[in-house]
Amino acid sequence: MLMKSVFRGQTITKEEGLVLYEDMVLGRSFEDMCAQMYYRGKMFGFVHLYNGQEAVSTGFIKCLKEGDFVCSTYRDHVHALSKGVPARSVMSELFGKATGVCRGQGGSMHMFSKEHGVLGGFAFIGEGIPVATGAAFKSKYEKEVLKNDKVDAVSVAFFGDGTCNNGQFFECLNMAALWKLPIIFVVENNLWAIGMSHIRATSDPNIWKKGPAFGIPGVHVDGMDVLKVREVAIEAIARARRGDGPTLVECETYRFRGHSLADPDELRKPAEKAHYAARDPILALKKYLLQHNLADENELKSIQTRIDEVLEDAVDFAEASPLPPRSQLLENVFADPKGFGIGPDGRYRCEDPSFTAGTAQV
Ligand SMILES: Cc1ncc(C[n+]2csc(CCOP(=O)(O)OP(=O)(O)O)c2C)c(N)n1
Ligand SMILES: [Mg+2]
Repeated sequence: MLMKSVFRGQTITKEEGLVLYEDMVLGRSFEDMCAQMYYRGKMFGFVHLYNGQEAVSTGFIKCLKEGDFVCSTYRDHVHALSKGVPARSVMSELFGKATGVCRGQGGSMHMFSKEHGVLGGFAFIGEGIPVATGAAFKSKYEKEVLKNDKVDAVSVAFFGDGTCNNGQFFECLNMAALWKLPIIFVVENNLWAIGMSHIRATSDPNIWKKGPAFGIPGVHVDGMDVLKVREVAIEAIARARRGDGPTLVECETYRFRGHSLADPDELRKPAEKAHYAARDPILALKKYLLQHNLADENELKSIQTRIDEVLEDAVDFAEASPLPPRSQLLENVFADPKGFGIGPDGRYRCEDPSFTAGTAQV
């Protein structure tokens, strides 16, 4: 029997509720495991965690279809997981291992999986927005110019509040509106850009209002409530898929940790942190599922236990995996992988053990 509960016009079944819950628990627990592994020296470079923002990734990505596209930022592990990239592949990538989703070559900020439609994490802010816009253009071109009726892929670009002061955001809003592209611009407004408060950095803090300036609907949603995010996502995705063009969605959310694991997080006021901690999106969904008899405590506990096992397995897998060969270093850097890296003896320069001498972390 399907158990349903009405949520502001949308119904949510038990199955749907549990999918959302499991995905958010996966995202949160994965990131907690990352922090542990980072402090044990298992991963290098900057690592930006997504704790607190899960309702945004889950609320949107769980409403997408397999062939749809997602572009992320440097805070990208959880978007990749929500889109179906296995935890093993993401963890292994973080460990820099050959079995990682980018064969250990991308690291934390560059999750990419063609198979899953994950078109990248990007270290430069705003870089994913034009890539997602390009993917949306591709869908439209295939459908309307090449007359391929089967194509109906939608693209979702996730990015932060700080990124909305960047030119690429406005350029892409313009193109997406002009060509009525099947794209959703999802702003994860966590109120901070590293140590810069959103209020101090932007002319009008209401980011959603920037959509209507381009003729695009702008929506503001509580990004700590996965059911509200999902409701907005369903509508925006349907709009994009039926050819009615883009939507700009501002999700008000909060990160529960510092900007990256290297950030001592001393700038944000304790009262502000406590305010959002009390609105933890996972606890909120748990409460909703229990109150509406869509799940009981044991079911939710068993989801956590299953996720814990998935993560133990992901760490063991990453640990046991081999490092990439040195010859991989210049692959995907130059069109001809030997290109710049070829030595006088015809071998890759990077195969010479002294090639990276004095270079940190290689
Ligand atoms: C083009 C560019 N300029 C500056 C930076 C340095 N930088 C890294 S993160 C960041 C803040 C971004 O904040 P926001 O978009 O709100 O994302 P959040 O980290 O809050 O998720 C900046 C300015 C960068 N990565 N790329
Ligand atoms: Mg931010």
